[in-house]
Amino acid sequence: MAFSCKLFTKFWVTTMAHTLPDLPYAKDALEPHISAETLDFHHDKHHQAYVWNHTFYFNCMGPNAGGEPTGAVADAINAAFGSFEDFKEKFSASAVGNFGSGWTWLVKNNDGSVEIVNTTAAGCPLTDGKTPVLTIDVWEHAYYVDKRNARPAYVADFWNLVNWDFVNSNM
Ligand code: MN3
Repeated sequence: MAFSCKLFTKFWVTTMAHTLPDLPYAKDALEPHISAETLDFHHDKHHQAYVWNHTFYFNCMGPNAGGEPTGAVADAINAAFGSFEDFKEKFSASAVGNFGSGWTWLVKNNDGSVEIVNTTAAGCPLTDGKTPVLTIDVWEHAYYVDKRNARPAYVADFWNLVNWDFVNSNM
């Protein structure tokens, strides 16, 4: 998919930003890693104002997902980080260390390379001209019901849920 950044931005803004789509799976589909109670709260009742980031986040996960990436994203990860294991370690450390409420992203730059960035509050890397590829919401509401304040446990479990097909489609 060779969306230019501008087109990509337009696509998301026009199709994703103004409505809150249904979850792409059943509310209990991510159990035992993320409970139906968490998704009920997070998707339906929490801050629908941040629709863009949340729609992207919910699509980054799926049932029967996780494992190792393939295709273009695997190549880009290996080029930037050496291996998937090294990427996982750096992304997890970035997510756990993202102070306060925010998001951790894998983004694609204009030259095709990928990097990890953190944003705070409702920040999105599109505003810096970077294309979102993968994200994790590290606001406490994303994990408090299931993990209490243990963000590292939530981040560790996230790898069981990553929908690499969706992630690849963002490359
Ligand atoms: Mn959230």
